[in-house]
Amino acid sequence: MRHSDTSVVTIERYIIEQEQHYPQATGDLSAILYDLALAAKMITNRVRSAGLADVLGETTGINVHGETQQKLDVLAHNIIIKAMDHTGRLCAMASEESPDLIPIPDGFRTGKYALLFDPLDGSSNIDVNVPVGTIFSVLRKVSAGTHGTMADMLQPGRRQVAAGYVIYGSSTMLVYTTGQGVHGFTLDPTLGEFLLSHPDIRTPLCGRYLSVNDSYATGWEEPVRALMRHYRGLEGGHPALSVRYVGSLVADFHRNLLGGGIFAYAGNHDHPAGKLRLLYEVNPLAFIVEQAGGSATDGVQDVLDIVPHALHQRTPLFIGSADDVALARRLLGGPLAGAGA
Ligand code: P6P
Repeated sequence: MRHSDTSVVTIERYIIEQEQHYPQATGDLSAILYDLALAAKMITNRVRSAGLADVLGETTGINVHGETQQKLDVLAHNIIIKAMDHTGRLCAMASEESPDLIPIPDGFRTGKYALLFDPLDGSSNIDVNVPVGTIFSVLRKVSAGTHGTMADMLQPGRRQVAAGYVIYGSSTMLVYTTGQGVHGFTLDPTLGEFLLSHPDIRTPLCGRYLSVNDSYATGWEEPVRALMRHYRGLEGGHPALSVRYVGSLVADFHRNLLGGGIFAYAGNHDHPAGKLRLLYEVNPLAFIVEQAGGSATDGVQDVLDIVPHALHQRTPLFIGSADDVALARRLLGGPLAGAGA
């Protein structure tokens, strides 16, 4: 169903409308998205008041109620676990905050989906009021038995059934895809509702922005340095891109998704395989950007085709506008693929 710009549509209603495209749907995936939207509202409240932690005397490690002060990303992790672990829709979870698979507690029903997430990416930016984000990925259970196993987590990103992120910025937005395009919802704090604000997001074929941390340039391979010279308009006739690097993945990705651009995090001396995690940072954003008309590569292949071997494995990442990513594939040696090749 298409909505006019003046439609007031809540995320719950939109999810139900999307579900109607799948007559065989049981509603489990829709329920997972509702529950994640609820968790996002709870995390928003904590992120918004984090700057007042000093004023509220909560930075001593023990807050005013005598509770141990938790780091915000651990708090976000716990909020998501508590919102999801008893619903009977998941077989297991995985989190950036947890070294191992997170099983569904005994006594709770299990379900047919696996949820992987980074509860609060970029949380070190909270103290300087830079936007941070939650990133999530949903896979269908593939293992036998009722409880999830690592096999359910270590699936290529192309098998995702849903992916999304929440950006806690000047406003809180939830952006997700279930393979039917990319849709953005802005939280109306007076209503406590996520309202459809960005239906069917498409990312421009050619970008405006380059997001990269140049401090690693000395550790880049020469083809990466050449690629950056192209993006900066110094070589190859590529128009010079404006450099915008917040240092918070969700913030950089979101701006580039809407305005067109390329986010690049190559392997370097500090992070030979890159810094970003494949399963719960890169794959969800790659699913989203492909659904919006862009693409994402590690330099050699589409990241969505990478067969994972470890829960927290990292990957180099070049993600965003299709033509800019195709240039990365061309210069870094990967066979051309995807739009804009
Ligand atoms: P660097 C934040 O710590 C993060 O994981 C991402 O949000 C961000 O894109 C990246 O690291 C920034 O890394 O090495 O440039 O500081």
